[in-house]
Amino acid sequence: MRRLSTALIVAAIPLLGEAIAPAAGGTPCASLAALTIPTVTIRSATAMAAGPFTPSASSTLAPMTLPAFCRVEATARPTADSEIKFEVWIPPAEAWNGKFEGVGNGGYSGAIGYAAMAAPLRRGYAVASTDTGHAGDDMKFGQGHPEKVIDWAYRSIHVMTETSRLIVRVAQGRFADHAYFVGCSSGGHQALSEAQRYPDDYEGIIAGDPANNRIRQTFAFLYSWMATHGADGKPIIPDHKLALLTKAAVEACDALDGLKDGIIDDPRRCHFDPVRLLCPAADEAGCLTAAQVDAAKKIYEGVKNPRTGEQIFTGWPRGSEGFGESAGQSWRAYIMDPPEPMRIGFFKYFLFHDPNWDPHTMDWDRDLAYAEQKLPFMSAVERDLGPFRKRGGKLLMYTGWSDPVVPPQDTVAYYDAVVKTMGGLEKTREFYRFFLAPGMGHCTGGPGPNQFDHLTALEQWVEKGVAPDKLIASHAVNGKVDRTRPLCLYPQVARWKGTGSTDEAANFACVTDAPIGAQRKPTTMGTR
Ligand SMILES: [Ca+2]
Repeated sequence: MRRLSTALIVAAIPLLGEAIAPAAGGTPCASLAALTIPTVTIRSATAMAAGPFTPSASSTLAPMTLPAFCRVEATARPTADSEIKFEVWIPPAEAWNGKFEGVGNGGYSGAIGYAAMAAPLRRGYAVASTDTGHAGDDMKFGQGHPEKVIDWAYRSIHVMTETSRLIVRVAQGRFADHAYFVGCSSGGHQALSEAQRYPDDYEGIIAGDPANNRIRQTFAFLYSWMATHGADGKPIIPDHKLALLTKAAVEACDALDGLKDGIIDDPRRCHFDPVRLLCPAADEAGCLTAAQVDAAKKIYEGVKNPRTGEQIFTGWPRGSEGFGESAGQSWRAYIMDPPEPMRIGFFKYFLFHDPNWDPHTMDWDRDLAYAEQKLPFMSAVERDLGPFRKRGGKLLMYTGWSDPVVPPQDTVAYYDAVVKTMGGLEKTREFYRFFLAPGMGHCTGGPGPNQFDHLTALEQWVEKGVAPDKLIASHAVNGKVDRTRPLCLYPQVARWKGTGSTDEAANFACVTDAPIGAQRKPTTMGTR
């Protein structure tokens, strides 16, 4: 019998028939069920043949076609109240690329990200995902369960990572050569949390549209709901007027970047005032009432402390109001449609322990201070990434300038703050690079190019030392690419060279733009 890490004790290894033989020094899939890792229960280890995969009989997930892999289902209980389910999918030795990837979650998750696991597995990765320690998106799981809130906030990803890397080691007979984490939205929050809290977990991390400033973002959701809903609880701005706002904002600001292409390159330069849409008389489909104008302005401006005027959290960018058909491509999903403020469960179940908490009782001074004192682990806003840099880690962050869920201005502010802390832009870029996608929504979609291979860029950086200067993104309609564009290394922006198609990335250069507030060049636009 081969030697094992002292952390592991493998019981009798049954000689089951395996479709695929393990590598020399590795362990057959079914035998992984006998691992006895402290505080972890391996529920099953099953050799899956190539073909259609459904996670369980009751799954509503559309079947996926996957290559052969070893499916390990496990539960970790780092505390007595923890119940962190996770899965590790391990390719057979001959298909393994020698690497490990952890994938992130969305929202308050409560589900293993099977769809997110498929792509890395097909690339040859051993891949892991967790349900973050509870089931479903309902935040009631945290009521009376402070350890489960911590599991959600940061611990589950770390426990999944540590354990999965060990399981992969036993299965393959060696540790993975490289470990990557890839996540967007809450997954972007998890990505930054890993870089900040557990710098040794991953060498390469991708943080997309990160919801890492979680506490203040949650206060902003609450404020935005209250600013845009009447006493009857109905949204003040109807769906079709969100699209009207985006159309008017794009008309006003599209040309500010020098190219009329339906995209506002940098919404910080756009000061479109919704009062321009004010109805001359009665409410009509093509204009806004005074109350609707006021509600839109409040979302653009963001939540401020009413007593001191301090900006608690940034507003949402112009261009994010309603740019697509689905609720997630507008302010609907997180602000307008919910019958009560989005993530109100944070206040009810995590913070005040009062299921009847009334948002009208909010004290923007004391309650915010209380939240940041009681639940600081809910956010991942540490600016000193020295430990991650020191271990040789590489962090690639991206976000969409039209994100209607996580305002990109906050992501920019975090990066700028890290730059300040880490000794300037050049020094920070050595290990942490940021790419903004104009006209991209939350993690994907939108009028701007929004599909790009960030993982290949990160692999090149980690494994070959080739740092990405730009990412080539494409935009597609019905699967057909109609536009490509470079996403430039922040703070550079893509500028059309003046010749050739404006729909081809090759005709754009990444340039450093004039500072915000400076006049770049004369424009024919009368107003913004
Ligand atoms: Ca434009």
